[in-house]
Amino acid sequence: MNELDTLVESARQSFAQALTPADLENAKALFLGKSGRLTELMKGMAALSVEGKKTRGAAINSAKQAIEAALNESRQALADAELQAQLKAEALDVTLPGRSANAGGGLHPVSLTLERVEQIFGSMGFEVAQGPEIETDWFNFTALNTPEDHPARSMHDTFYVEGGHLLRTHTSPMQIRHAVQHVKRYKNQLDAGQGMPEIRVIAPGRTYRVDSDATHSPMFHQCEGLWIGENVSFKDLKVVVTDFCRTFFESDDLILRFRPSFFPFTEPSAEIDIQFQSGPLAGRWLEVGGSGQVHPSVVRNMGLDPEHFIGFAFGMGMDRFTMLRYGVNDLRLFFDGDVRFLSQFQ
Ligand code: 2U9
Repeated sequence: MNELDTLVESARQSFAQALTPADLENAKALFLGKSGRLTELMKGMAALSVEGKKTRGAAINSAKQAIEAALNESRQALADAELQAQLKAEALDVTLPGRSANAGGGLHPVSLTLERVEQIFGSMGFEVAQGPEIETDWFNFTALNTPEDHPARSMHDTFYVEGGHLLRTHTSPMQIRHAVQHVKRYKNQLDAGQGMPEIRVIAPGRTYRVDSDATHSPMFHQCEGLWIGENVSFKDLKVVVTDFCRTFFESDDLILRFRPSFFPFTEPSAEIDIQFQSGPLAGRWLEVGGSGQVHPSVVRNMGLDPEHFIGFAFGMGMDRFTMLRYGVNDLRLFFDGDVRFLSQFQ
């Protein structure tokens, strides 16, 4: 290797060792600067012949070009390294889950239950009735065969509002309204003796009674159901309610008991008890609702002939269903609005 090749090689090594742009510029000065090695070599050419200057000059020039190329290469390498370091330092991990500003909203546990109940009965062909929470005496009591002197009608049990209206004490008035509409809609068909499609409806919603203690809230939630047709029996009631409860609680071995009872709007009537076969509540009978064959007077108040139309109704407490499903032991937790409780259902 001649002296110029050695010089180029040594410049290349110095440049490659530079860790910063300043190091590199210092190294450059050593080779290409005013008193650098290459300049020194050029000065040494003065003593050469014209021919000698030509060849030596060309050789030095090509060495200079090689050194400049090596310098540019190292500059580029340092710039690349700096960019990489910067990118690494400023890197954003876009795979990290975002931090939300607040916890976000969610449905109340009882609303989750109502949605679930509507979905299950929907799959059995039930419509969902809607109706007012402020009702008339007729739709809340009279149409449901509740006599004038019944204790439920007293101011001790029912919230009355101005104008003789009241806060509905159950969701039954929605079903009476629904049935009356249904019958009106098929009036011509019924008059022609052609019957009508069956009434199959549930009525979920808020209800109100003058009652407030550890197990009663003045506002609570019910879901009632009604199935009216020409050939509907108590057996159908048992099948529908059993199927519903087993689906709702996701428990195929849940057993039900229909215990004789009395309600003004059904005859015969029965309380509905359920019993889990496994889990923390196994082996105990739990009362979850009431049911019965719709009273002939109530069928008549829908505008139907009780000699031709028969059916069943049931009612269930949705707050209780929610407590049983989620293992909540105090009803008041649902109405306190404590986020520590409510956020557990999101
Ligand atoms: C119509 C006719 C009859 C609905 C019924 C019950 C029995 C019942 C309670 C269960 C728990 C209320 O929330 S609760 O305290 N309900 O015992 N409800 S039969 O009967 C009807 C409904 C509508 C037209």
